[in-house]
Amino acid sequence: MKHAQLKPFPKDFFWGASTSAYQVEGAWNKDGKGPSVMDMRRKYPEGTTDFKVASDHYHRYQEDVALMAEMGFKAYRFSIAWTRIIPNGTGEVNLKGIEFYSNLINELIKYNIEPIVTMYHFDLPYALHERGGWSNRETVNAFVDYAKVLFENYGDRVKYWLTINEQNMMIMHGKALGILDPDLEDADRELYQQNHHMLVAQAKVMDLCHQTLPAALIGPAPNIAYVYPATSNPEDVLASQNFNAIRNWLYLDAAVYGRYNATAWSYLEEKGYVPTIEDGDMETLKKAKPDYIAFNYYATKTVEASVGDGNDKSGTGDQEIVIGEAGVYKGHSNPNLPTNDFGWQIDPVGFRATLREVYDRYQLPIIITENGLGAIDKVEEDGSIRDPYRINYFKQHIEQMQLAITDGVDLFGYCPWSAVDLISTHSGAKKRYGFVFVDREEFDLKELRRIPKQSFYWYKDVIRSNGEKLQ
Ligand code: BGP
Repeated sequence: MKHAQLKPFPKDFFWGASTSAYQVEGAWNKDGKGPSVMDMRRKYPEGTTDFKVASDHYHRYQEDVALMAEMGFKAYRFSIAWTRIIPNGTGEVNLKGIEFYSNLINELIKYNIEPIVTMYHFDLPYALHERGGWSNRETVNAFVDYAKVLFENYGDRVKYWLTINEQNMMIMHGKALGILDPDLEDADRELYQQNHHMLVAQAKVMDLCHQTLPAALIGPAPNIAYVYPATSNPEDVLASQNFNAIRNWLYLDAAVYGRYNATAWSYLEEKGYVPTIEDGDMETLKKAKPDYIAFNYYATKTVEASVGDGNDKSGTGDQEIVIGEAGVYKGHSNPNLPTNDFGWQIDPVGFRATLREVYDRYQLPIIITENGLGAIDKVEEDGSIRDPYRINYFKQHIEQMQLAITDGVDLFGYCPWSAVDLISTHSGAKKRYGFVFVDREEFDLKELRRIPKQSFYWYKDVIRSNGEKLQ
């Protein structure tokens, strides 16, 4: 739809950015913190660092928050490391961990930056992993107990809560993201059992939040990417519906409507992945209602019809391993889209399409909790970092957000990835996303000095003009 006039961004729009604990904090075993599955990850791509020091935000959070304030952030989305709060996943609470996030939250409030807290961003306590992780139903109770501690300690200052970051990516890439034993074979049914437990845990925590903190708002935070059919061939369209259901709607239908998406369920039946559902689980899902939807968006996906044999696994999907599954869909590289240095496709218009689709399906306010460009930035001789490619990426996506708002989408915030440089989940320190450069290399920590990038100054203007000044 072409609009004669665009609606402005809402007056109190949450301009900000995001990070996650294991990627930014470092101090992985300091002040009583227990190990998480991300700390204990065994397999890194060659030449890629671990998360042990990361950007050392744990020791430099004040400097980082001051930089966010200088950009004019209205909100900051970060995650709390479960293992800082409860080092073994259950049991004893670590007061030093409570204190760290309390200080961070106070620092944000000092600058009128709204804290938006993700409770769990890939970093399951390793102690729970050793007891079966999300395969063990006890982990549901552990998550609820952990949530209680968070609500008790921060509920007086944190209004916006997010349950689980990218549950759908953990299920689709379980081994890479540490929720499954990397040596486990034929893990798919197990993954969907884990998925069910996470859905129940999320529902219980949303309910608990509403009971204990009536003024707070809580929602899920999946990675949503609209799935296009490769052509108008009806079989391709069916394949896109299949993948949309399995990748996107399974998670949001469960969170919002408390039911399994029908197409996704028939896939689970067909493949023999149906999880064990205990008495009362579906009532628990039904009872819990999110107040809003947060989602992470990087790019759309494209699929074609499955050939129905082993070839489906050789599809030319982009980075996110959209390779396909026999009888369901086959990954397809969209020829209309450019890719970044790391092979990720870029699709700002698809952002608008995804926003519209999510809003039409669920009719809940939306906040974007990730969106961004991973790139190899370099420091110029004069010490500056010029990243016009990142500015261009953000500009195009912000334009599409405004179009989506004009289309009627109730969008209340944009927290792209990432506030400062941090360690990429898949590609280590060399792949940077931040508005602020962190001067370290993969294995040379240097001084971890913070240097605002060109995009830092650009974003500051965007925020000051409430999204009007994008040049
Ligand atoms: C999302 C995760 C983030 C972050 C981002 C970029 O899926 O929620 O934690 O890592 O992707 O991915 P990468 O770091 O692999 O480039």
